[in-house]
Parts: sequence; structure tokens; C-alpha cells
Amino acid sequence: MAENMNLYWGSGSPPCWRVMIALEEKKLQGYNQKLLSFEKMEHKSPEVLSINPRGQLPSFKHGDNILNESYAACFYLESQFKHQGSKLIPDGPAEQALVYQRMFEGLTFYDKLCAVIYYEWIVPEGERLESALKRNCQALAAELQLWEGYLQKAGSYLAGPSFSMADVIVFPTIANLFRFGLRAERYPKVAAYYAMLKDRPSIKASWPPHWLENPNEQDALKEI
Ligand SMILES: N[C@@H](CCC(=O)N[C@@H](CS)C(=O)NCC(=O)O)C(=O)O
Repeated sequence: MAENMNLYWGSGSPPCWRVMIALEEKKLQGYNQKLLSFEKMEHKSPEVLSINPRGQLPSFKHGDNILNESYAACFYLESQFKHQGSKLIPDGPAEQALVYQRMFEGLTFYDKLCAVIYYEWIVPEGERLESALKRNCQALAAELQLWEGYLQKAGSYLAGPSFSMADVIVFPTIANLFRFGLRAERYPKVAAYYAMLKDRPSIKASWPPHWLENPNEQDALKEI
């Protein structure tokens, strides 16, 4: 089944990691994959551009079906392999609503993270303002407080008592927070959630290889 799947991905990229976790959860190991280097601009190679005109990763193909958006690929995998591996989207209306809600809130969360850790990359030199970066940091801190609230119940996943697509989507953002130096003592619920999930088989199997080679965390978020 997974033999006619192809994934182009980059190490540490949250959108790529989402798709890889979903593939693992749906027991689709054995798919064809190519790890590309952003540094070497391999995501702009003709091979990628032929299926993704934006030249972004992940770029994913199942047979003739192209899914270059991480959310689209995750939804597709759950829908096409509904009865295989973990059930990631519950059927009950209340449970399903919460999973969708948290998944899409995950977009805002990820944007706020990027606005801080990639500030210098996003904003050209000369246009950077200490006050703007400070505002982005405050927005990220406020966002984190929301997720602390969602995780009040010990042992809880992001959308209730079971692992779901919300975790597939948002865990890579949370892992990046700690990679960039978020202090566990400031966000104990988010930290406990991270500790609970980091050894889950689907997550361990897809852990960014360059993080394994270089486990040194950075400190951009230590004051958040
Ligand atoms: N909306 C896309 C975003 C994909 C994306 O931004 N990928 C980044 C890596 S994290 C990328 O390829 N950046 C290179 C570029 O935009 O040229 C998704 O969720 O899959």
C-alpha cells in the first residue's frame, strides 16, 4: 500500500513532521521518501517543482494524487486508511469538533512561533525593531498560556483523553518550542505533554535526524 507513496521532506520542518507522524500512525511504513536539504535549496529542484509549484516541503504523492499541504495530506491519510492503525479523527460530533478546533488553532500557534524564531529571517535588516520582536514574543507567550489551559488535566492529549489528529498536527510545533529553548518550568503542562509524547513510537520513528545528530538546544525562547 505504502509502496506507491512518495514523500519529499526536510528535517525539523513541522509541516513535514506532521505527515510523517500520520504515516506512522496509519501503519504506512515503507513509503518512498527523500530527505532534502533546505540549505542546498533542494526543495526548489525540478523533481519537487514538478509536483509542487511552490517548491515547498512536504511534497507528497500517493499514486497520482498529489498532496502538498500537510493538513491536506493528513486528512487524506486518515480518510483513505480509516480502518488502519490509529483512529485520528473521532466520529462523535463533540469529540470531532474539538479535534478540528485544536488542529486549526495549531496554525495560529505555529505562525506565532515562527514570528519569533524566524524574525530575523522574515524581516529584512534595517526594518527590524526591538519593539516588534518583543510584541511577537508577548503574543507567543499569550498563545502558550492558552495551550497550558487546554492541557490542565494530567495525562491529557490536545483534544481530550485520546491521541488524535490534533496531536499529529501540533506536536511538531511544541517540540520546536523546546528545541528553541522554551523553559519547562514556565509552561509545566505543555512540558509534561511534550515529555509524554516524545517517546511515542510514531514520533520517535520520525524524530528530525539533524536533532539527533545535534541535540544542543538553542535559546531564542528562554525568556518567553
Ligand atoms: N502550508 C504548507 C507549508 C509548507 C512550508 O512552509 N514548508 C516550508 C518548510 S517548513 C518550506 O518548504 N519552505 C521553503 C520555501 O517556502 O521556499 C504545509 O502545511 O504543508
